[in-house]
Amino acid sequence: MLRIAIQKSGRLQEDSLKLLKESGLHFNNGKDQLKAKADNFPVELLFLRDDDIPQYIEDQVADAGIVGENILIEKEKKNELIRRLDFAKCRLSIAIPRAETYTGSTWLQGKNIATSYPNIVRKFLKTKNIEAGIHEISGSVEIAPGIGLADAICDIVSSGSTLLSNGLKEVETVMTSEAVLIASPNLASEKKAVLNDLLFRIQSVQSAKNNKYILMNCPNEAIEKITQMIPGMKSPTIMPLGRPGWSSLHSVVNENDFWKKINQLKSYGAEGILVIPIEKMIV
Ligand code: PRT
Ligand code: ZN
Repeated sequence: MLRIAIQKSGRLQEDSLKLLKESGLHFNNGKDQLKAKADNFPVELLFLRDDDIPQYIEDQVADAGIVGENILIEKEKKNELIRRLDFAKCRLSIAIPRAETYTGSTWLQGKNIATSYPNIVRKFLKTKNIEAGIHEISGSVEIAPGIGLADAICDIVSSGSTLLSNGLKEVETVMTSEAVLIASPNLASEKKAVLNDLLFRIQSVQSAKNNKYILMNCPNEAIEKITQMIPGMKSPTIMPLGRPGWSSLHSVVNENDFWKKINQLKSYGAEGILVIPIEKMIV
């Protein structure tokens, strides 16, 4: 049984559960419980505060977990990064009052920085050779300069609107972050096998999300050029249409490339292009 700690409530909770469900795990208990056992996979979920998850893993109360990379790095516990999960993307940035003129990182010399991430800030200042005070606070960091508690802050930024509404501007990106699957580096072999099985499923879900199934009608003389452009997993499937000289071509295309390729496909004479989501993709 692999015990996976996920956030009890907050920004990571919904997407963490969604990923596990899309990976085929089925949970009976509601999310208000402390624990939930999958009824079709040897996994038990523990619902915890995200800040506590690295310690629980180090103490081997949990075997694995899903946290923001910012928490993984800040906590400096015996945790291994297993996979980036492509959600809860954000950055940890330094921000200062908008009226200030930022002259580069030396601006921070001798200043006070309020943050919930003292370890990360300490390391950042060290790499820049800057001495500054670090004032650790656990919440509402963005109000610190306004109430005279600090000259600058280091906090999570996503859209930037929190900084804006507090009269601050972002001046340094300390790190970028996204949700990550982490695990104890000392898992017993049975637990490791379950983790690998889960990881395989997560990879299939992630590849499927990044790719689309694409179908189109094309003139036979365009088949070769289109095949080169969207080779798919091995090669496209090509079936003759009822109309002579035409074929139906099916392939897989990367989501990011899709819009770039669509105009070229049309210029090759492709018509009736359909793009369909893929649920799982085993490569
Ligand atoms: O209760 P618990 O301790 O479990 O949760 P929490 O309150 O500590 O964390 P939570 O749920 O707020 O965030 C969990 C994780 O989501 C973080 O550790 C980040 O990895 C990630 N994440 C992604 C964010 C954001 N985006 C985010 N925007 N975490 C926090 N914010 C906050 C930020 O602190 C700031 O107050 O949102 C505000 C900034 O957002 P913008 O859009 O105004 O820039
Ligand atoms: Zn937290």
